[in-house]
Amino acid sequence: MEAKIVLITGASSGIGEGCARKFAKEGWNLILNARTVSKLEELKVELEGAYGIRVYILPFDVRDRKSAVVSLESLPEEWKAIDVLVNNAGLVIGVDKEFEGSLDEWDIMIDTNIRGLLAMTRLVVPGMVERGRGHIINIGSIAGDAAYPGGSVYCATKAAVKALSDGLRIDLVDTPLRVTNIKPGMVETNFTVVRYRGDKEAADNFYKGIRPLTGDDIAETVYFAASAPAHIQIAEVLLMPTNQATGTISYKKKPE
Ligand code: 8X3
Repeated sequence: MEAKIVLITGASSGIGEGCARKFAKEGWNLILNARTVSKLEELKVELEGAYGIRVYILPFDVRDRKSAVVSLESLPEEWKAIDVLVNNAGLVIGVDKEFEGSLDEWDIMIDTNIRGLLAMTRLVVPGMVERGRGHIINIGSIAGDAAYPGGSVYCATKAAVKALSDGLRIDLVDTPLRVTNIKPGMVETNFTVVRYRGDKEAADNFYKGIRPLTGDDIAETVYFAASAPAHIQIAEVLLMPTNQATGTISYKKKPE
C-alpha cells in the first residue's frame, strides 16, 4: 500500500469520526477502532466510496487489554506499518463532586482515558520506533490544564494525557517520531450527552448562546499536526470557541 496509514481510536463519533473523514479526504488509509462495529462499517462504505481509500475495521474496547493485543496482532501485514496513531477514545460521565460521585463511573473514565491510551501507545509505538517513522496524536483537553467544578476526575485524566504526551516526547527525543497533544475546549458532540448521563436537553442547554467547535474543527487541527513537515513537531495545541477563554469562563448570549 502506497498511502499512509492512520489508526484512530473511538472513531465511531465526534472527534474520532471527524478525523476519519479528514484523513480519508486527504487520501490516507484508515484503521478504525471503536467498541461497536455498525457505525464503523457505515463509515467504511461511505469513505471508501467517496475517496477511493481503504478502511480496516478493528473493533475492541481500549479498556480491554487482551482484546487490544489480539486485535493489533491480527492486523494483516500490509496494515501493520501505522504512520499515525490518534489516541482519541475517551469520555466523561457525570458532573459530580469528588466526594460524592461514583467510583465505578470514575474507573470507566480512568480505564479509557488513561489506561486505554497508554495500552495503545505501548502496542503501536515500538513498531514506529523500529521503522524510524511515526506520530502519536493524543486528544487531551483544556480540562487537563486546570480543574473545574464537577470535573475533578475527568480533569485528572486529561492532565495525565498531558503528562503521558510530554513523557513520550522525551522518551522519543532521539528518534524521528513526533508526539502531539491536542487540547480542545467546548466541542459539541455526543460526548456531552454522555457527560449528562444521556440527558440530551441538559447537553443542548450547555451550548445555548455560544457556538461550540465541532468534531470536524478538531480534525482539521489534528491533520495539520500530522501533515506538518517532518522537522516540525507540534507539541501542543489548545483550541476553543472564540467566546470561550478558559475551562470555566465563556460568554453565552442571553436569549432575546
Ligand atoms: C472536553 C472539553 O471544556 O468540557 O474535554 O472540558 S471541556
